[in-house]
Amino acid sequence: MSQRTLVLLKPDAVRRGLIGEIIGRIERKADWSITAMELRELGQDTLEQHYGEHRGKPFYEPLVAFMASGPVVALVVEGERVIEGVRRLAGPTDPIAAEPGSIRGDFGTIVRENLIHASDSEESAIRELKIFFPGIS
Ligand code: RTP
Ligand code: MG
Repeated sequence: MSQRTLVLLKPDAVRRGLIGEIIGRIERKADWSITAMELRELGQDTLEQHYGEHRGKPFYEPLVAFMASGPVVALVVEGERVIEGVRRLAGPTDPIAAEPGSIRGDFGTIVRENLIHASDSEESAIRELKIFFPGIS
């Protein structure tokens, strides 16, 4: 089942020089391809749309501030079961709980600064791709 997913390399990944490392892991997966990619700063409107499900939670305001603290790299990745696959490459939200070998397990620090976002379902992917790449979805 070929799918599309939205991936964001968060500001910590860009600041720490981990763009190549993380994209390399995605690229090495056979049969997946990057079909769009952009370095950009995210405004409040975009972040409120993207993380709206978390509005009102204690971590929401610091999350939005962190995501606006520097540029991110936004990517569209296409391929076989790519939604589940990139979530597995990323590892669990909390880097301390993430296995070594996963992106968050290898490089993560605190739960907020966990390097990568990846859509968590087909519905999320459709919604998020419209926010970040309205021209292609
Ligand atoms: P994401 O949406 O960024 O791909 O991450 P996720 O699905 O693994 O985690 P989610 O529950 O959707 O949380 C979104 C992001 O909010 C930050 N967070 N901080 N307790 C906390 O301080 C806390 N919990 C979540 C993380 O940056 C998480 O990725
Ligand atoms: Mg999430």
